[in-house]
Amino acid sequence: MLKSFLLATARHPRTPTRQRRATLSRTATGARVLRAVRVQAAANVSELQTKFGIPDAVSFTEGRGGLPTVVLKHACGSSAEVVLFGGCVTSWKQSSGDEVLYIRPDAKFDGSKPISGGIPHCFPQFGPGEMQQHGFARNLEWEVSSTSADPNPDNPDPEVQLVLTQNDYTKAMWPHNFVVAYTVRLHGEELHTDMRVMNMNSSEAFSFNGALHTYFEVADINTAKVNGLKGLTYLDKTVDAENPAKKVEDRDAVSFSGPVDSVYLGSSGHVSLDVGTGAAVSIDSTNWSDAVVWSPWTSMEECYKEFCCVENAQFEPVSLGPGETWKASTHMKVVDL
Ligand code: TA6
Repeated sequence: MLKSFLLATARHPRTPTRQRRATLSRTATGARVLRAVRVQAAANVSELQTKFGIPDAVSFTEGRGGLPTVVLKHACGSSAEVVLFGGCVTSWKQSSGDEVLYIRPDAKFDGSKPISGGIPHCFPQFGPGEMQQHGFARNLEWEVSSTSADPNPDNPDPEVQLVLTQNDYTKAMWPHNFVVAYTVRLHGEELHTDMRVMNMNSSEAFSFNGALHTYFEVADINTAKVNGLKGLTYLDKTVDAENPAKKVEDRDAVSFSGPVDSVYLGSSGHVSLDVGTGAAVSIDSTNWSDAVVWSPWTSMEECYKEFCCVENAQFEPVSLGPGETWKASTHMKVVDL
């Protein structure tokens, strides 16, 4: 079953949540604004459910903070949640019910700032750079363009495709016409993502970089380890993010005993995170050229022991001519050690 209105929404960009709220607040009191936003979210969700819901596989709900959220459920018992604000995967659970991703305790689910946790997007800039740190994709509402529970009707893989395209807010920062199409799919207990960036300009090339800034829950940061990075050159951003030191990774496994903020260049497409519970998250990717490992350490005293970020990244800028598309994908699974 495939439900789609393809990229039609690309031609009707939505106003970012913050902007919509600003407009409303000019005409209403705070309470009315909140009510209006909630009513609109509820209407969106029921409309989305009618258009794109697939029984037992894909549903739409008002998630945390009332944010419209897509819930994917696989017959094996695994599940995933994707919040349209930021196109952010905020939950990926195994059939046991175990959560793999991490949401920081300071995360806001009110559209006032990007969601700090799950899999936020960094696009069209990884940062630091000219625009806000990780670009604008993580603080805009993405549109649903299709859902599916194909291709195998006996063992359907629930998936949703979201799209993001230019509007006045993005153009003020990055004067380009683009479409980002992002697919999130459960394949059994695995989480798969596909991302396509299309240059919709009529004559101008653009360049971008970015990442899937994935937060994983770990048993204790002191025992977590990242494998698959040995031999790679990396940029150590811990001292000066604007002028990172260039180093070569000589450890079989990267462990944590202080802040880590490293961009590994030319990753092999396979890394794994030993989460310290006897299990690891294995991450295979295609066309994400680089990998990032981040732990804020005690600068986030409240939560640093509970997570680390292992990110699929495209750190070197990609140049796309008009009509050209860049594609990258990830397959993540939990494995016993
Ligand atoms: O991806 C690593 C990094 O760019 C770090 O340099 C650090 O600034 C971090 O992201 C911030 O992440 P946040 O989710 O708080 O925006």
